[in-house]
Amino acid sequence: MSRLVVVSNRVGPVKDAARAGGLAVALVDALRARGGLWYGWSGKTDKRSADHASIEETDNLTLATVDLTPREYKDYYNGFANRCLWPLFHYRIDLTAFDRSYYEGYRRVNAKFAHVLYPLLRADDTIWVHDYHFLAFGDELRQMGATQPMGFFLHIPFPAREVLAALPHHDAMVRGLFAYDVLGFQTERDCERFRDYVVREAHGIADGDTLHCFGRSVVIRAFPIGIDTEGFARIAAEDKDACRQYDKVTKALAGRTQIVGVDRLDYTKGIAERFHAYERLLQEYPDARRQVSYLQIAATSRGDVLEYRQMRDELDGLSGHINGTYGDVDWTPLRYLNKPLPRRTLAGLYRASKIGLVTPLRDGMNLVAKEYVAAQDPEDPGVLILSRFAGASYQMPEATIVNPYDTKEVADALQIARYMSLQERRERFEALMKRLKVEDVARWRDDFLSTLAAVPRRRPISAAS
Ligand code: GDG
Repeated sequence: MSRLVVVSNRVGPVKDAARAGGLAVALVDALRARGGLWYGWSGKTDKRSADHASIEETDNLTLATVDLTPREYKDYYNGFANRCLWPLFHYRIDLTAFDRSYYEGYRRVNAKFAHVLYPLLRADDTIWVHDYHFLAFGDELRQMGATQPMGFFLHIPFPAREVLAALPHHDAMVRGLFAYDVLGFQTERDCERFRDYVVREAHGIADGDTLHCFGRSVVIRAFPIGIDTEGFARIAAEDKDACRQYDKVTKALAGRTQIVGVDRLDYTKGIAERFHAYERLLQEYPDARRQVSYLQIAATSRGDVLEYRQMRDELDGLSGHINGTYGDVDWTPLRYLNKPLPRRTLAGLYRASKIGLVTPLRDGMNLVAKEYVAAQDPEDPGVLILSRFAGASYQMPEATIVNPYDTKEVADALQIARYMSLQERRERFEALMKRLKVEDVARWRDDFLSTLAAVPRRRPISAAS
């Protein structure tokens, strides 16, 4: 079996992969099995520009990391990746900051990462590149002469053609993707949108799941990412910390129904709209007052990006308003936490919540939806309310699917969930769980890697030629 090289913006954790969750575990397993190399940003900045990677050998795998300069961090990471590609690919053109220096920084960092990796590669490596930070990386590596099989997986949605066209250099970005042999997306819808762009904007030709364009061919396919379903279910049911958390919360709830939301604090997750929907539940269904308690966990992320700070202020205001208006001396309607909690604690909290509220405005997949279901007690499972704009909704039709912009619809769904019969909850849970067990994170990884292994080896030409 050839060595696996994984390229992602952040590397690891390796030793504590179980604590970080499914994706890290799945990648570490595959890397260990093949004596692999995991390559990416160190998470650190240094004024001197790095021209080589720091190498760490650990448990039959190698970690190779590169520092960014403060300028690269500003232009590539905070700039083009997080203020341009992230909002645009999530349909937030209004939040997208188009700045030429961001784009140039992004190209420079993609080229730098390719130059540093190239000498570390072996002829028979298989290379798997992850996410929107590295759209141009494959092309840079091919231009240096790399001929190894190389696949790319996009964790976030691929946008509609008209939305992508708002990105200056969108054509160069898509052309660069043709340097890869396999392009993996979360859903069939993402594949359709990519195909639509290539055929109608770039005049490529679609032939089954192969696309021909720019003198190259690439296989495109959906690989819906999963979780370690059985492992997470076991933690929720058996782990000491998870059980302690479950008992503590259940006691404190004193018979109230807990609604839970768990997200990175990000505008794509629809947390403000969710707060409005919860307020609407309290307004329109007075019987819900004092009978429900909404726990929203939203650990701060990308706190040095302006739009994230503004959102945090907005949510602080909204939660204060809801508690000030509807709360009582002995009832807090909304508990809103800005800190991350250990994964095991989350598992216990999911299990103690009779309603899981997962309403992103746009999401590549959304793993919280899957974790919530996996954590439920099969004898008395809770109800998942899930946005139709999460990639997960295509695999989880037995959830209550809602439009997150329609606060009335979400409020009604909450009210229906409160009274859903045990039989209906069980039927929905069993159907969801059956699929989640089969379509788990190991299957995602294995499907991607076997698709990549089946693609005939490419000739050494660059996509840009
Ligand atoms: C991107 C795509 C796609 C959250 N808070 C805490 C915590 N979490 C964990 C959750 C879950 C993960 O973070 C979040 O995953 P999501 O899938 O929900 O969202 P993104 O971070 O935006 O991920 C997404 C994913 O990539 C994978 O392809 O599904 O669409 O946007 O596992 O449990 N974990 C801990 N404490 C917290 O407070 N320990």
